[in-house]
Amino acid sequence: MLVIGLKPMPNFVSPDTIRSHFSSAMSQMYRAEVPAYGDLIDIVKQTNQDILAHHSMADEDSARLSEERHGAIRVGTADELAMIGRIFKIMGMYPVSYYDLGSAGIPVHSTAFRPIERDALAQNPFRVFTSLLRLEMIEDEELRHSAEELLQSRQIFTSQAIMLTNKAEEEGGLTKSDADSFVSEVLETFRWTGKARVNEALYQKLHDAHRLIADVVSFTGPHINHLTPRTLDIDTAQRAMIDSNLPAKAVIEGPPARHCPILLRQTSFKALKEDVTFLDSDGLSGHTARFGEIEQRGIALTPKGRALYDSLLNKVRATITPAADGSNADAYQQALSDIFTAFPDEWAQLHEDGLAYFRFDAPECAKDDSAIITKDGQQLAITPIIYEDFLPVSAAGIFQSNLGDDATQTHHATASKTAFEQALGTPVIDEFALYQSIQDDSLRSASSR
Ligand code: OOG
Ligand code: NI
Repeated sequence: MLVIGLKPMPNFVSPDTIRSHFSSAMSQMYRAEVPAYGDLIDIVKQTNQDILAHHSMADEDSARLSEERHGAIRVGTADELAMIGRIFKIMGMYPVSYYDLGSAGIPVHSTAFRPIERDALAQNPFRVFTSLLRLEMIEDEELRHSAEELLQSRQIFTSQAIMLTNKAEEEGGLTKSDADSFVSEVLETFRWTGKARVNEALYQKLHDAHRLIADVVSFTGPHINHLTPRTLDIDTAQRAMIDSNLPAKAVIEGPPARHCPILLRQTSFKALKEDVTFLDSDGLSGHTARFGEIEQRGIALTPKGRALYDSLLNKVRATITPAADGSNADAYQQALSDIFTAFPDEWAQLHEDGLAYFRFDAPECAKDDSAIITKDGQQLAITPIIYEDFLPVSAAGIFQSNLGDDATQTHHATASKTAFEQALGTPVIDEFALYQSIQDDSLRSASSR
C-alpha cells in the first residue's frame, strides 16, 4: 500500500560504521605520512597474535583489537573545538573526562572523544585525545595577539565537511554516499601539509614561547600527531620496537607490569623531523610534529582504585623522577614495581576490594582473564572492563618527551574545566559513571538468568 505524504525512512549509516571507516581512513593516511607507524602496526599485530594463540579472551574483547587505536590532535580555538565535537558526535564519539596539563607546564587542556556504550566500544573503540591550546599561557602580550589573530583567520574544515555536518544534524543521520564523503572531507582537517602560515621568524618566536604553541598556531590545521595501536604485551612490543630501530623512550608511562594489568601503559618515540615551508623560506626546521606510540590497556579502576593508583604513583615520583635521557630508567622501574606491590594483583581480590570494574557473566562464559566468584549464593564469572580513557601524568610525559626536554618554559597554570566546557559547548562526561553503568547492566542480566 502506498501511504501518500509519508516520507520514506532514509537509509542512514550508523555512527559506529562511520567511526570505523574514519578510523581506518586515518590509519591509511598516517601510514603514508609516517612510515614508522606501519612498522609499529606490524610489531603490535605479531605480539598480539602470539598472545592470543595461548590465551583466551571474550570475543567482545579480542575482536576489536586488530582495528583498535587512538589518535591525538591539538586545536587552537573554542570554535574549532566545538566543531570537532559536532563532527565526532556524528561518528558516535563523545567527550569523556577533562585532562589538565597546565599544571605540568604544558599549555593545553584536553578531553578524549570516544564511544561510550558497550556495543559501540565492542564494535570499534576509536578515541581521539583532543587538546585545546591555552593562549593565556603565552606571557608575551604581542606574541599572544599574533597567535590569536592567526588562529582566528584560519578555517580548518572544508566547506563540504561543514555542509555535511549541518545536514547530519538536521536530518538525524547520513546516507551511504554522504557518509563516504563526510569521512574523506573530515580527513582533510587532519592531514599534514608542512606549509606554515607564518614566516620563519614568527615561527621561531612561537617556538621559543613553547614548541607546542608553534605546532598549533603555525599551520593550516590540526594535523594528526600520532595514532597508537593497542598491544597485549607492551614489554615485548617495546623490545621489538628497539630491535627495529624505533627508539622507544626509556620509561614506560603508567603502572608497572603486573599479572592483572590496570589502566594504561604507554611508550612512544620521536617519529620525524618534518620539513616545513614558511611564507618566506623553505627552510628545514626540524619541527617535531608527529611521533609513534604504543599502549597496553588494562582494567578500569573505580574512584577508590584510582585514588590508590594516584597515591602509589605519587609515592614513586617522590622517590625518583624519571630522567628525560633514560639514565635512571632501571631504578625508576624498580621503585615502581616495589611500591605497586601494595596494589592487589588478583581479579577476585580487585573485585572484592571494590578497586576495579568488571562485567558479570554465567560461569561457563569464563575465559583466561576471568575469575569465578560467588555473589548472593550464585556463581558468576567476572571479566575486566577495559580502561578506555587516558592518564594525565602519562599524557604529560608523552607530550614532554616528544616536544623535547626543554619544553617546560611556560608558567604552570591551574586547571580550568569550566573554561574548557564553555569552549566545547557541552559538559564532559564522567568516565566512572560510564564504567559503573556497564558493570551494573551486566550484573542485572547475569543475575536474571
Ligand atoms: C597528546 C599526548 C597524550 C596519550 O596517549 O596520553 C596522549 C598529544 O601529544 O597531543 O596522546
Ligand atoms: Ni597518545
